[in-house]
Amino acid sequence: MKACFMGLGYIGLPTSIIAAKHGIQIVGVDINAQVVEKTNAGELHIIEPGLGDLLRDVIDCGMLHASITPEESDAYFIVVPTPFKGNHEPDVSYVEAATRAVIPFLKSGDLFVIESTSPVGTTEAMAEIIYTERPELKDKIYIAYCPERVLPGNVIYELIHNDRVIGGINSESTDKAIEFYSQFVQGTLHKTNARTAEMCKLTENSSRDVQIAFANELSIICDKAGINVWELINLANKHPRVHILQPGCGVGGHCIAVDPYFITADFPSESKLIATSREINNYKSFWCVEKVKNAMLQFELNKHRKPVVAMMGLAFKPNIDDLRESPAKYIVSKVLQGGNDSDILVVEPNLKEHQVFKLTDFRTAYERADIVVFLVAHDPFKTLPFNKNKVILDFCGIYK
Ligand code: SAJ
Repeated sequence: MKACFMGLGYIGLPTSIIAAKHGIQIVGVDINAQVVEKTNAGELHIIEPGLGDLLRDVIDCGMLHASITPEESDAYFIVVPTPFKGNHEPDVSYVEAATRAVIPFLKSGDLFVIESTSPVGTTEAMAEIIYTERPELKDKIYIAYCPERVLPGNVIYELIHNDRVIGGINSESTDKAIEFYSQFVQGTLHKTNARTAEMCKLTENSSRDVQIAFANELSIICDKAGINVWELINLANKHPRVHILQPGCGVGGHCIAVDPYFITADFPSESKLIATSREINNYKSFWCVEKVKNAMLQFELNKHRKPVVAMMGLAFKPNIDDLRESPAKYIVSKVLQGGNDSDILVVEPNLKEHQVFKLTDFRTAYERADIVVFLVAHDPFKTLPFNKNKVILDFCGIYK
């Protein structure tokens, strides 16, 4: 069996490699010639532990090769980005372009699957495009949607062990897609229809965003109430059926902070809680900026000199080096823009350097700072002893 993966990014490349490792002949297609070249040379263009060796295996044994253009296959997977236009309007143009690119190669009996996070109804819309171009294929090919739910940094394990939701435009398509994924997925493959599978992905991430918004709102209330929010949540979670998540400096990454807009864009009057949760999580970052600026002003009033400030963390979540959509990065930029020529030290232990920020070692920054702002709960920060002579703004529960 041969499969064509359209898109060799954070999901397409690992999935292609795992499928190839399980004996499926793979052609991986990407519009970026450098990605194609690096992949064929056995070099990873993304960061994912353990994936490099697997890539070299499947390249060396000829089970995977990368190409700029699609090749005739038995199954086609659309794993390209679905970014947003300006006003949080989902942009499915990459999904449509990838679909149109494979249409000439489709033949009776083929499987066509979309994995990209998409607005509800996208799979049916792509089916319409296929049948308009190739009417003879109507009801002759299998079309389904199968979202991914892997956690960056643990992709290899999760691609094999996570349950997956498989939604066909009809039951034969669902079964055909299940047949494909059973070749390498050990998790349970759950059957549904395409619209439900599309909405399931959006639901998973939106539910997490709403839960985080609850924790962030609680942290703002507790700050005003003079309550330690970390202690409060820890106690509330002792209840057997309560599971409150952790407050942070905002919500980052290109998933949780993004996917809820797929729902609010299509259901604006019905998705009030989801929309408000996005606003709360975005507001939390703004709130953190104000807290830092106020602490700096307060320090100057008390000590009659500018403070040294350590901004601890730039990544979008703990113990990774990914800064995409990072609230911490936003906060650091806003504090630096304050331009009051205080000495602002920027810390990110998972990066050696950054093209915009001059980075300081986390211990040095902690020692030198008058004000320490913990933005991301990186493990090394938890080794720093609490120093009551410093002003500590702990937005991520380092000392919880
Ligand atoms: N965060 C908090 N408090 C928490 C948990 C997370 O503030 O209690 C913040 C993190 O700091 C980060 C953001 O939320 O800024 C997102 O973190 P995350 O832990 O949700 O990680 P992601 O975005 O890398 O992965 C999520 C996962 N989805 C769910 O857990 C429902 C992952 O399974 C998905 O595959 C991924 O989104 C995706 O690609 O959609």
